[in-house]
Amino acid sequence: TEMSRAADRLKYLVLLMYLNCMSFSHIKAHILTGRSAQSVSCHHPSAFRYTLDTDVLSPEQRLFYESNGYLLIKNLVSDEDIDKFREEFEKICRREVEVPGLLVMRDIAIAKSEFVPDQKAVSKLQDFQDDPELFRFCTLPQIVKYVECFTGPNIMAMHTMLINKPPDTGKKTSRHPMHQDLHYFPFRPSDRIVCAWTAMERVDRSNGCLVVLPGTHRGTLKQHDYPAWEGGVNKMYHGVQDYSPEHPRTHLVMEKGDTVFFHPLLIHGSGMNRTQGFRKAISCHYASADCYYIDVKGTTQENIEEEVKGIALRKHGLGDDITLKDTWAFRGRLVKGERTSL
Ligand SMILES: O=C(O)CCC(=O)C(=O)O
Repeated sequence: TEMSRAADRLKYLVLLMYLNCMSFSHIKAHILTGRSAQSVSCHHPSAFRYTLDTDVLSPEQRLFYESNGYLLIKNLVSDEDIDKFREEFEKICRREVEVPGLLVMRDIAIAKSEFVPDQKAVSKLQDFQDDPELFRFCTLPQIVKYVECFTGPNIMAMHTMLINKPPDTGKKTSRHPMHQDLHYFPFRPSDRIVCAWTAMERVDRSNGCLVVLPGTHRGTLKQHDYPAWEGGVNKMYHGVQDYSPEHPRTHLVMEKGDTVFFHPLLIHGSGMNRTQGFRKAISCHYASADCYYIDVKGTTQENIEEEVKGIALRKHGLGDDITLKDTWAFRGRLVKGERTSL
């Protein structure tokens, strides 16, 4: 009805002003003098910081991402596509296809057991950008359409993963500690980076869904270290030590094909997999090609640089003089637009 539309408009206007850091007395004055949302966004072009002006997101979706740091879109990827990604994953596990640059990771609880060429031994694939079938995920038009709202038109796929969270062996190693993805990235600005994470089956608290701390994307990058877990921690699974345990948590229950887009400063992790199945998700971190590399020397990211360099040394035979930046430059692939900087 006309009334509820007017109420929606008012709600939107108040939130917009609030996000623009206006005080409530200021907002009241604006509304009483009858100034529209249009005039607010014109006079304050910084009203939206985390999203760009496209006609893809509804005002509600934009405001949701601006204040929470994530946005869940239901049913974005078809069953057919997900089944194809799953088949490709299984072929890789059976070693029927060899993918250059691919990192195959094992859960520490199963890594030491006897090797089996089967998905049971694999907890995660990383850097699948040179596998044409899996990389198709990163280029799906319905995903890229949303990505563009965060990155702008020049889009690079910087980091790709297929996560196969194994049934927990009782050591709780299937958990992923709370962290910010920006810890791993030597490029900025963070607001032009976004992750798309698609559930490859129903993902809920029983098999270890994503847990997010809404609004934490408005904070800064925190110190990350290996958590002191009794049962051990997987390689590279650094966690934030000092987040408030009282911060509200949201468990993202998702159906097959649902996709969440989230900011690289959003504190998130995932729970234990208490089922007998391997919980699968596929993800890509995108960045604007206009982003620039930073030197992480002397920052909290130095510890991850050392670790990644070690892997690059062993896996790709690279020398000791490489930096975190070098390990990224050859992994990134252009998805749309022009490769301007990254
Ligand atoms: O899929 C998951 O369990 C969490 C993955 C994640 O947060 C990561 O790998 O950075």
